[in-house]
Amino acid sequence: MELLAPDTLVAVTAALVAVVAALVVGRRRRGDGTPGAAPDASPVDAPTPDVTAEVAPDVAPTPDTPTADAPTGDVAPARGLAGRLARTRAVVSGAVADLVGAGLDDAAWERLEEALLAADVGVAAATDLVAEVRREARARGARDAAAVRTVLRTALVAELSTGDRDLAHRADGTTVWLVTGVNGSGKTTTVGKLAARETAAGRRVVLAAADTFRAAAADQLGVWADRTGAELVRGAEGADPASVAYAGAEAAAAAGADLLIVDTAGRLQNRRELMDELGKVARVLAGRAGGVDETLLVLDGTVGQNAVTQAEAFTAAVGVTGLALTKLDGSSRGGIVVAVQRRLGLPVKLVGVGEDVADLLPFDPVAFVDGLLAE
Ligand SMILES: Nc1nc2c(ncn2[C@@H]2O[C@H](COP(=O)(O)OP(=O)(O)O)[C@@H](O)[C@H]2O)c(=O)[nH]1
Ligand SMILES: [Mg+2]
Repeated sequence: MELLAPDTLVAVTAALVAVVAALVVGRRRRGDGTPGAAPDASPVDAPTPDVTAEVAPDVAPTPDTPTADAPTGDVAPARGLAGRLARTRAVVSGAVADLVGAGLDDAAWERLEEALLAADVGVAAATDLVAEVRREARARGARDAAAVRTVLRTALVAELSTGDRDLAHRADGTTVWLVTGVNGSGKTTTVGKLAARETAAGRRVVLAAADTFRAAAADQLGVWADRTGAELVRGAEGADPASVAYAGAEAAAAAGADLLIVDTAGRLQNRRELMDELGKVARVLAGRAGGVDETLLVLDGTVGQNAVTQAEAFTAAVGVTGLALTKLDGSSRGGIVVAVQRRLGLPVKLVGVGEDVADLLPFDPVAFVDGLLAE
C-alpha cells in the first residue's frame, strides 16, 4: 500500500465512512457516547467491611429487564452463525459477488475496500486486505467468485488469528472476572450468559451486582442468577460499587465458589468518576480476592469505530485482558472485530449474537469468517 500521512488517512476515512454509511442499510444503535483520553487513577480507598451488600437469591423480574426472558429474535438458531451475521455478511459477501461480476477491474477492487470499510474493519485493515487479496487472486489466476472468496477467507482468518482467547480459570480458589463497558453495551447480559455457561460446566458461581446506580440493574442480574443457579450479591441503590465487589469476594470465599463475576456500571456522564470507580473495584478485588483473572471489556458491535475509542479509554483505566463484542446479530459492522484487535492488540474472546442464553460464543476466527462469507 502507499503510505499516506495520518491526517490524510483520517480525512479519507471520514469521507469514505460518511459515503458508505449513507449507503449501508442497517440499524445503528448508539452507545452512551465516546470517551477520549484516559483519566488518572485516584488513591486507594479501602471499602468498609460492614458493607451494605446482601445476598438476595429471590429477585423477581422487573418490567425493565427485557434481557431475562427475551426471545431469540427474528433469526432462527438453525441458520447458525451465518444467519446471525446476516447484516455484515450482506455487505461483505455481496461485494465479492459484485467484484467478479465487474471483471475484477480497479473500480471493483475499490468497491470491495469500501465494503470492508462499511463493515468497519478499519482503514488500515481494509487497505491491507484488499492489496493482499488482489495480489493473491492475480497470482492464482482467481477469476470466479468462489476463488476470490477463498483468497479473502484465508486473508481474513490470518488477520484474526492472534492472541489467547481462553478465559482464565484459577487452578485453586475463586477465579475473578470483572466485566466493564459503557451502559447498554451488553455487560449484564454477557455476565448472565457466562454464568449459564459456567454453572452448566459444574462451577459454583457468585455474581456481584456492582452497578448500584439503579436498583433495576441488580434486579436484572438477579434474574440471571435465578435462571442459572448462581448466587447474587447486591448492594443498596447508590452503594459504593467497590463495597459490593468486596461483599462478592467474601460471599465467594464463604461458599467456596469457583468463580466470581463482577458486573459494573458504565455511565459515561462523568468519565473520570467511572474510571476511578473501576480502578477502585479492581483494587478491592486485588486485596480481597487475590486479584482479577480476567477483565473483559464489553463492546457494542453496532457502534462501529466508536467501540475502538471507548476501548482505548477503558484499557487505559483498567488492564483489560479480553474483549466481548455483542449484538453482532443486529449489526452490519461486524468487521469491527478486525479493527479492535488490530488497534488494541487485545483478543476478542467472546461474541454476542443474540439475546438468548446460548447466544454468547467463544470467538472462533474460522467460524466467524465463514459466517461472513457464506453465500
Ligand atoms: N441482539 C442482541 N442484543 C443484545 C446482545 N447482548 C445484549 N443485548 C441487549 O442489549 C441491551 C443492553 O444489554 P445490557 O446487558 O443490559 O447492557 P449493560 O447496560 O451493558 O449491562 C439489552 O436489551 C440486551 O438484551 C446481543 O448479543 N444481541
Ligand atoms: Mg448492566
